[in-house]
This record gives sequence, structure tokens and C-alpha cells, in this order.
Amino acid sequence: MGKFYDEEMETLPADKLRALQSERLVKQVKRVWDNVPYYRKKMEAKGVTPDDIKGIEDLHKLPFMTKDDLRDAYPYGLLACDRKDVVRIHSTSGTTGKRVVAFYTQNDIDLWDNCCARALTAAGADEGDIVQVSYGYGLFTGGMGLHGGSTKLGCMTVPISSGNTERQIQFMTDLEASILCCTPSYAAYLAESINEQGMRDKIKLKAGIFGAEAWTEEMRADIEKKLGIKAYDIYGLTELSGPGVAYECEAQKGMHINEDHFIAEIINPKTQEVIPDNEKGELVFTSLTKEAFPLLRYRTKDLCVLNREKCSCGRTFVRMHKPMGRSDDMLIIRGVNVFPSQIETVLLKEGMPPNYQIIVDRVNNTDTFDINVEMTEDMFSDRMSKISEKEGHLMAALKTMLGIQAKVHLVAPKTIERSEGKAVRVIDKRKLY
Ligand code: DLL
Repeated sequence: MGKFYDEEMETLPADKLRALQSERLVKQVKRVWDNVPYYRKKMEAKGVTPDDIKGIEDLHKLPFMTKDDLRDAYPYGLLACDRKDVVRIHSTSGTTGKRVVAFYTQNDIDLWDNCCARALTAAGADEGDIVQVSYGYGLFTGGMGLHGGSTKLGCMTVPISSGNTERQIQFMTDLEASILCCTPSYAAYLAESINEQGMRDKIKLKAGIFGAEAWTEEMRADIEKKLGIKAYDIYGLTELSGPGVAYECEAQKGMHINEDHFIAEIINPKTQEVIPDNEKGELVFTSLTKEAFPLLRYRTKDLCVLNREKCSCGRTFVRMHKPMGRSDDMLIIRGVNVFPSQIETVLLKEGMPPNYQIIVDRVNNTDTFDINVEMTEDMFSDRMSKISEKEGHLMAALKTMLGIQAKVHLVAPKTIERSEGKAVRVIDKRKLY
């Protein structure tokens, strides 16, 4: 048995856990009904009132929430508390350019910190550890989430954020960091740089907590070998708080979901029916304790499997498999969520025809991101310099929309391959799932 941050809760017997979830669900449903007109309307449309929700067995009666609801209610429409009680926001890009904004009360932050402290403890951390947080800080939840967990645990926390590899390695060696938190692709990149610079003997890392994007078991083995550490997966999404919705323990066989805060369901994305454990479907979460931004039955679009078998670590929380794909077309490129529709919006705004193809690959552990865009016949006859200028202009507009750099290549009309008349929008060569 490993160490726990909240031993009693993390090992709660199934019947007690269910009772706790039921009690919290009933309260949460009442809360959103009373405080959020948007929810009340959605529930009324389905003919459900809080009186119909007596426990977790009634969960299926509630309507689903999706990113579309977040867009419709943007920015404050789903806020379930007074604005003056909100102490922070985080955000990611939405499907059509509108951002997802999640709100937190101080209590929400405290509980989120707890979730991340559980994840760090499950990876072997305690107050004697030095935690280098190399996830991005700011609107992205990675940096501040793990930072909060690490501080709560009493670790020496290094808020270095992402980027500047030289400085990362210098801090890691000089301060003797023992836990590294960042995206798996950045971990792989750091591992390579450390080995190239012959610094492997100088680092004191023992574990890494890597998430926010898909990564394979092969990648785990590679990072573990190159850094001499144990690499743990961590899952979460901004809408629910951020990292720490689920985390791996020493068994490294799936991520335990913090079930005292989130109820997990798996549904068939087409029929929306709930499907049994051990079958693959879309992961749906209900947040039980969030005050500012509670989401009931939120469809994550992540394809996944739940496993309720007993875990050797002693935790009773259900385990989720690594996400096995998406039921929508979202891509995660260099840790940033990208929707093809965002690219289409930019192209149309810039007067381009929406004939494009996104090509994503991974070279030396870094994602490459190229977009081929067909020119109009008119443009095609333009001077080369004018075409390059347009490419530069589109790259800048896309950077503003997406937050990451893509390489745009203007190509001749009708050169993007079409199958059955439809252009294939995305070619993802990374084989992550
Ligand atoms: O990525 C939160 C996070 C930060 C998780 C740091 C872990 C570590 P978003 O930017 O809102 O939040 O993106 C959420 O990222 O729906 C998944 O598709 C994907 N994702 C998150 N963690 C994992 C993981 C953060 N461990 C979306 N494996 C989710 C695979 C992941 N995909």
C-alpha cells in the first residue's frame, strides 16, 4: 500500500461512497436549480425537478451538458454563485472561437488543490519533495493546479512554467528537484535534452506527473528510462476544475477518479445511453462539490473505459483507462486544444475558401502543425511574394485564434485530396491512441 493524502476518503467502501455521492448530488441539483436559470430551463424542458433526484440512481433523469451549452451561456450564464464570491477563472478555447471560462470560489480552489495533492501523494510525493511545475501558468489550468496541490502538500514548489529548456535543466539540477510536472511531450523533450547535455547523473528526479494530452505506454517507458523516474498519468479538464479529476497510483494501471467530487458515467455517444463498466464509450462527469461552476452530466467527448476492480494500492475510487480517443474532432497539439472549426472560422474571415487540411505529426517529441489551404483561382495567379505575404497574415490570425503557431502553406486550387467529394480535414500521424 502506498501513501495517501486523504486516506479515509480515498479508501471509502463502495456503499459509503455511493451514499456520499447521493447526498452531494441531491444538494448540487437543488443549488443549480435555485441559482442558475439556464439549468432550470434545461431541466424543465426534460420534465425534471429537484424533487425527482433522490440519489445517484436518479442521475440518468438529468439532461446532459455539452460545450455548446457553455458557449450559449458564455460568459456568466452558468455561474452558480455571487460574482463577488469568485476568486479566479481559468479558460481554454471553445469550438467556434468563444472561450470556455470556468469560475472558482476559494472553496473550489481548496478542493481542487486537495485533488492535486492526492495525485502528487499517489506519485510518492511528501513535504520533503521539491516539485518543479513546468506546466504553463495563466489561463491554462496545468500550472496553477499542480502548484496548488504541491503547496498544499507542503512541498518546495518551483513555479517555473513551461519553456526555456536551459533554465529548466539548470533549476532541476541546482535545486535538486525530485518531482517534475509537465505535459508528456515536454517531459520527453526535456529528457532528450538532459541526456544530450550529459546531465543525466546530475538530476535527482524520482517521479513525473504528466497529462493534459494523450501519450502512449511506449512514451512512458521511454521517459522513465531516460530520466530514471516513475512517470504517472494525470487527467482533468478546465470545465471540471483542471488536472486532478483523476490520477494514477503506484500500480500505474488506470487513473483513480476523485469520486467524492465527481460522478463518472460512460455513455454511448450516438444513443446517449449509459453503458456498463469495462465497455468503451464517452466519459461524462457530474461535479458534486463545485460552487461557482458546477456541471451536471457534462459530456467530455473523451472516449474511455471505467474499471471497478479492486486496485492493489488500496484506493476504492473507480479507475479510468487512459483516454482512447475523442468522440468529436478536437485535437490536442503541443498541449493546446484545437478544433478544425476554429481554423475554418479564421480562413473564412480572411476571405479564403474553407478548403484546408491539417497535418499533425510528432518529430523529436515535438508536435508539428501544418495547414494546407487551397487558394482561389484568382490568388493562384498572384506573384509569389503576395502569396507568401498572405501565408504570413494567415499564420498570425491563426496564432491569435488558437494560441499556438501553425505553418500555413497555400496550395493550388483543387489539390487537397477529397474522398467522396469531402475533404479529409485532419491527418494525424502521431498514432497516440
Ligand atoms: O488539460 C487539464 C490538465 C492539465 C490535465 C494538466 C492534466 C494535466 P483542458 O485544457 O481543458 O484541461 O483539456 C482537457 O485534455 O478532455 C482530454 O481530451 C485531454 N486530456 C487531459 N488529460 C489527459 C490525459 C487540461 N492524461 C482535455 N491523457 C481532456 C489524455 C488528456 N488526454
